[in-house]
Amino acid sequence: MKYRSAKISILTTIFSILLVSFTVNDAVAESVAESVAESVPESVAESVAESVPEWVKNNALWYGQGDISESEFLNAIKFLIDSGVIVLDTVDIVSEMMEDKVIIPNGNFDVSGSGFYLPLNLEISTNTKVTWVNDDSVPHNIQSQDEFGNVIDLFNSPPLNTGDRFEFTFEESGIYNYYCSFHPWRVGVVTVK
Ligand SMILES: [Cu+2]
Repeated sequence: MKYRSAKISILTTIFSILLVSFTVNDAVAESVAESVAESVPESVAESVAESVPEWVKNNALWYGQGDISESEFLNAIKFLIDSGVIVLDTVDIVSEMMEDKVIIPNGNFDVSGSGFYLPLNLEISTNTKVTWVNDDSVPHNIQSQDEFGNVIDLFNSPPLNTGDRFEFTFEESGIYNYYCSFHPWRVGVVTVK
């Protein structure tokens, strides 16, 4: 990648020099061109020079002289990109992260009440960040469990006071059980597809 980046910056420099050189007098342009040539490693400079076709070099010249239009010049650049002479650094597009939440409703602590997690089974896709929000009047926590109901070290919150939140991002599909250790009759599920 370093080599490719060097290639781009050299090409960019060469084109800049070509453009600049037509707006200053020839003597200055030559000395600038020479100093650039000296600063570019010979092997890299040669391989770049060999892979840029003559007509592209001419286009740069003609563009500098005002003999061809900007779009024609840009077409020459486009050709270099399409043919792989100029390699643009591509930016990885990170898949957009999804978000969802589970409400711990008021009355959730009450064993005889109906204050189930909302929703009781949250269905999400992978790479979704889930936020639990305690809307109850007493503290709760979220403890992940295995299929047998044992607490496992996957997502485990500290005690959440009223209004507190706890976040966890699910990266792999599966069925995730959890409960509140203060009120173990409260169990919930996150299904990741
Ligand atoms: Cu609780």
